[in-house]
Amino acid sequence: MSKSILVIGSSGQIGTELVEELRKIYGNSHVIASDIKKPQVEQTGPFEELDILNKEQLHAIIKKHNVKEVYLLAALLSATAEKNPAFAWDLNMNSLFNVLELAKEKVIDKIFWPSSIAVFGPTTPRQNTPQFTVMEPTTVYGISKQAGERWCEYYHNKYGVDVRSIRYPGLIGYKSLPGGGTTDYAVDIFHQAIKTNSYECFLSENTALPMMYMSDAIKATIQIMQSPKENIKIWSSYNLSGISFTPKEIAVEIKKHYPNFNITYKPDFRQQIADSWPQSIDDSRAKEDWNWKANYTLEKMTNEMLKNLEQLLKQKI
Ligand code: NAD
Ligand code: AKB
Repeated sequence: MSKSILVIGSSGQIGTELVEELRKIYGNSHVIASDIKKPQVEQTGPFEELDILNKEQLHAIIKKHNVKEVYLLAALLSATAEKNPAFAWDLNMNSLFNVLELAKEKVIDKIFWPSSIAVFGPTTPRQNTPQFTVMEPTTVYGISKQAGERWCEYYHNKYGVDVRSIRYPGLIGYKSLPGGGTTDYAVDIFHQAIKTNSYECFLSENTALPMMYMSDAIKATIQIMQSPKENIKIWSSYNLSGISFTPKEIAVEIKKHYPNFNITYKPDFRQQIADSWPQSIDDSRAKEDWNWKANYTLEKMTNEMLKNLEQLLKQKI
């Protein structure tokens, strides 16, 4: 039987777009989507219902499809995780262990596991945050990502596991909805601009955060996975940078398309999370080691988001 790729957490914000891209490259039938939740979009290849915490179910799917590569995307994100810390820890850590163990036992050959800018905390330098620096995260999500990075490196050093990772910034795309993060405002704002010409933002106007357009994030993910193994020098997780902006700056950009767009600010518990994260990221190691380069500026992303979302929302009416 030919080899296949399994995407776990495929119905989420990243999975929806990653599956589509992987299927373009490797063929529909070679990319198995899986999630506890039904897909957000119509599937062009196999979909399996999977709870990643159920090891038997995971092993059965791996065997059934001769899976050799796993992209593990299932997790609770920062805001949702704060509401249920014990479950977030259980899901974010045990999902990773279940997959790392499969690679240790040589059942699978390669893993992609995403980390986040949430690994950093209030004691980290906030501008141009270096690859190696102080990391004292204050959210359960950040703690789980930091621990996950340590475990990835440990499994690589100790058992030779090929597990590759990126510290994604906040991701923005039009094809799928975000799943409970602190950076979700930067997706919601486009939907509300088109629907109501106004947005009430849960972060304050000058809160700068590292962000990235989804197609850049998908490009980076596929690029790091396709890189020759000898090019990968960091086995914890690579810093990755796209664009950094504040709610006020993105609103100014949206106003160029919707001059009457009105933004108001009502910060909630997510403000404290955002205030503990970097404002911009130094990703020179990703550039040096595997040729990473982002394509999207704030202006280019805003143009694409509005154009594509307008079309999608029109089709739904
Ligand atoms: P998401 O919440 O949109 O998607 C996660 C998916 O995992 C959901 O479809 C959910 O149903 C699924 N899931 C939850 N529990 C599961 C289980 N027990 N078994 C199987 N599937 C389960 O998240 P996302 O934005 O697509 O993020 C994917 C990964 O990337 C996560 O690890 C996240 O921490 C990381 N990340 C995302 C961002 C971002 O801005 N989206 C930034 C940094 C890191
Ligand atoms: C979140 O806000 O939780 C995510 C992330 C940056 O990890 N988007």
